[in-house]
Amino acid sequence: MKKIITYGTFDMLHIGHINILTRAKARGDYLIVGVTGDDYDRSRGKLNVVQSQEERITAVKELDIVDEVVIETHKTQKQEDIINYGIDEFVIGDDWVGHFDYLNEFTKVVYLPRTKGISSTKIRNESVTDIKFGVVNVTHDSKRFVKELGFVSFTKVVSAYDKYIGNAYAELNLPEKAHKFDDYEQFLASDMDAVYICGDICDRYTLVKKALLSGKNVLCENPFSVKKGETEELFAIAKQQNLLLLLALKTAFAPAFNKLLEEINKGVIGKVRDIRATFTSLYRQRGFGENYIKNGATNLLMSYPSLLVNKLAGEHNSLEFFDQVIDDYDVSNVAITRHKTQVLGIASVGVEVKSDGNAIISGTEGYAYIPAPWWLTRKFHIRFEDPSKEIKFEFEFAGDGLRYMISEFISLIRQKSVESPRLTINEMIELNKIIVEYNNRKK
Ligand code: C2G
Repeated sequence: MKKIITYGTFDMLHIGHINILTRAKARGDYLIVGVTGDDYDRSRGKLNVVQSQEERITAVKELDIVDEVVIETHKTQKQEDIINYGIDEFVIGDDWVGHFDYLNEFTKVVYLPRTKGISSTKIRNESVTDIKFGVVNVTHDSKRFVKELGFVSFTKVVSAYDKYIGNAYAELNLPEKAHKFDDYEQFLASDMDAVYICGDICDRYTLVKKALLSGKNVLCENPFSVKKGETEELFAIAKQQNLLLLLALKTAFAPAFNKLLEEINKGVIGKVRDIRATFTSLYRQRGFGENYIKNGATNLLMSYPSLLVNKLAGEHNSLEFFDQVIDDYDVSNVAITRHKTQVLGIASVGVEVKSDGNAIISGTEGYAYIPAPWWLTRKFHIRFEDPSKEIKFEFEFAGDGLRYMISEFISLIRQKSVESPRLTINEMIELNKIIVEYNNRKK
């Protein structure tokens, strides 16, 4: 039996795709199609894909000519699939001529002519409308957000709100047509699909609540609130309004971070036993104001290491803090959690102490090492007792990495989905509970 393999995103499946798949099948007896997963597409800079991985896979699976579908998740997968499936020919469109010659070492590589006059890009440009954003508060975060949004197709910022919008507005570098508001109600009454909220932590709960009540999807910096019950209330409102409320915790959407979780959940390092992750930032040196720094290391940073711990170990059954409070706020803190799954979590954060921001996940068979800055996950190593067995994973991570999160946010809005599998409502509530608990203990 002659086995053929081909790969692609297959967004908005069209006649060009069907032609290449038909010709590929005709070259053999069995056709395997590798559909590029959302994370891998994002990591290779494709931030314009409209359909979700699931929708694209379903469309390809429905074709009679396709015998099997695999999800392509990383760069070296093509050669792995070719070996594992015993592939006789690798077929791809001639827009890739030369690019896959290196696969000749494993199988025969064939480039077929593309169908002229049709492409996913053309269909998208003709049929997809922009998701319109409003930006709340002019801060370091919102400036970065606007910059990163520029890399995600079919999005635009149409308005900005700040109590003191005046001169600050220019710093956002918005398109000329965008509107500026210093009145939040008027801002919310303007035409937009979603708002991005940052600024003072103590204001966020009210800003998010009002945005949800006026029918806007919300992406908000972490944390939503440090008070008990408020986060739960916001999610209840989002549910009632059928809107998406997402925490802007960028790590959760980084392609390499999701690949790391996938590998560990597959059991490559055996059973996870302990997770150590450190995140420090000398905000003062980075030009942040005193009011921001006084929020303390826990409020500003703890959710990142907690995310890693929570993703791999689930909910905790005990939690202890080892904080260092100087001048009324925590300059550093270590949260140690024990989990039902027999995992120990050690999450360290600091705003006036610098440390190596790496993460190590120790298991019964080996460990995963993510070099600093682990929260901007680019690469990770899986290591074993026998050092020669080390496996390295490396992904692209462009800019500040917010583009992967924005891409997920808008694709959820398009699918009318109110929850991301990469950061679920329960996970966001659990992460917030740790912060709330610390703030309550401090009192
Ligand atoms: N194609 C074609 N004619 C078109 C459009 C696309 O023959 N008018 C082919 C492409 O050449 C490719 C396949 O259809 O072989 C899938 O195209 P895309 O969905 O655009 O995927 P692509 O980004 O090319 O992914 O690592 C490489 C990839 O996985 C290929």
